[in-house]
Amino acid sequence: MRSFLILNGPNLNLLGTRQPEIYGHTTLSDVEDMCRTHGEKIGVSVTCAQSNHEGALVDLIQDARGTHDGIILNAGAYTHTSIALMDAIKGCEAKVVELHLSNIHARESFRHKSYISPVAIGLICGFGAHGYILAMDALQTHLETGS
Ligand code: CA2
Repeated sequence: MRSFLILNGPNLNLLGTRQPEIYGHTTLSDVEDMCRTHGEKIGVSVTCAQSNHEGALVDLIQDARGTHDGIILNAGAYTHTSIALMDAIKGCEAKVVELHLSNIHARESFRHKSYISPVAIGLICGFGAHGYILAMDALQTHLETGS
């Protein structure tokens, strides 16, 4: 059975509690439950993790090597700043899908730059919590067919 890591970065533990006009009303716990349920449906084992700390996220990405086939990564604001996360993804065999709840390209210009995109197999943004399901399906198809 394939294994996916659903990895969320800084402040995403606050999902559903503030700024619902941007990030929606779904909590992180709801998102993680949705991903686990969808994993059962598509036959994928799902592990969920969240950290506000860049180094802890690097550790989790490093540890994914040999453990998880793929990572759905919402790196939060570190998306726009972190060469460390980019390097960790480069050194990790797991395929990474970059995920954002909001459409980062329709927001402030500082959110248009991503250090994750060049090392990800693809990017899903702007579909709120449903994006995690889209990302899981895309990752599964990519691992099955290479497309
Ligand atoms: O749209 C996304 O998923 C983001 O990764 C969210 C990040 C933001 O810095 C990225 O540019 C785009 C921010 C996450 C903050 O999440 C909060 C959720 C509720 C309340 C406050 C913050």
